[in-house]
Amino acid sequence: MSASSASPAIRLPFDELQQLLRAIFQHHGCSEKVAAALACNCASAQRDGAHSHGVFRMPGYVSTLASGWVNGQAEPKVTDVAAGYVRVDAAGGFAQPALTAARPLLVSKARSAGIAVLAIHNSHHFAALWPDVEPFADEGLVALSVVNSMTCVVPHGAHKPLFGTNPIAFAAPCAGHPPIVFDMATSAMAHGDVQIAARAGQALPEGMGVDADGQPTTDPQAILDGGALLPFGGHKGSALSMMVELLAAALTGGNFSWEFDWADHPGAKTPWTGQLIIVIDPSKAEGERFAQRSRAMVEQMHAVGLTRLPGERRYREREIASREGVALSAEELAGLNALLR
Ligand code: NDP
Ligand code: PYC
Repeated sequence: MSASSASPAIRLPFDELQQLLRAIFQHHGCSEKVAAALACNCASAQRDGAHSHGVFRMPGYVSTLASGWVNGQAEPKVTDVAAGYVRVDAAGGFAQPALTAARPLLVSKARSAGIAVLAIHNSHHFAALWPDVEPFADEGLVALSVVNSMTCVVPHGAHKPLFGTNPIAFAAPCAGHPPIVFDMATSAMAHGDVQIAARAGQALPEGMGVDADGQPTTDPQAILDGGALLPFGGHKGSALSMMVELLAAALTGGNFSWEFDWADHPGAKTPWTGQLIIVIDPSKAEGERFAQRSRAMVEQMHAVGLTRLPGERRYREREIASREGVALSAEELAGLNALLR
């Protein structure tokens, strides 16, 4: 579900929104570096109309910081593990500054070995995943990332929730075209979109989740009040969600989605888990041809009638925002300003 940006009350220049968000993060105890990474991520999501992870998330960040659940001053520790392997301990802080700290080493390894892995653990991720992969494709690299979240998804064939909403994001360069990017929860819906629907009093389509008794429901509040989401696509989405748990948590040393307990931190919202990023340099095998092959594939998809590639809606929103500013409702802007008090 993407929230509409029709007739927005206010349009803010992207830089102004980023500065406002950075000030909020710093006001609530984040270091400059952490505030910059999170503000860039959250403002970019709002700019691209990725509303489930735009400014809607700011109160959750703030309540989490206030609860002491996350370290807003964390200094990530980067370890050069092997020719194609970088590990980073996010030190109980956010995953995005850990990625920022490890990125130069990761890219130089991907360019020399042809492929490199970044394993982030002891990290919190509360955001859209595409901002973590798209910049690699801007540099001609292919990137795949997975992150696990918090128990709220019933594995296919099971009776109780276990997995997180566990998104997978992918980015690849495409000649004469912005990168091809997709970013999708492996649950039938993102948890953020369930919250947005509940707030708006909107029923969900069938097949998204179950209530506290395990019965199918279209009521988002019933999912939030002790119910759970289902994986998308039955056993297939469930298998992908299981894979995300293995790659993002078991492989990195992070927590599985069910392994952390935030009960002693009222207000905590950010899953304390792990994240994996795999970066491939396609020039090692295909030289410049990979991006041209991408382009050829896109042309074939259009030739068979496709009108919307994943990522294209965001790019369209981004283009509008670059001309007109980032869309915010008056309530959203007032809510952000209130977080500075
Ligand atoms: P959507 O279902 O809205 O979109 C998934 C992907 O499909 C996007 O790449 C989207 O492109 C594309 N898409 C959507 N509709 C179409 C269409 N009709 N034709 C072609 N492509 C289409 O995303 P989700 O609700 O699954 O996830 C939303 C966000 O929530 C993601 O950014 C995800 O990373 C985030 N999330 C984060 C978690 C975390 O732990 N940090 C956990 C779960 C989710 P486009 O973007 O252009 O619309
Ligand atoms: O929307 O599912 C979600 C989510 C979980 C953690 C951050 N976003």
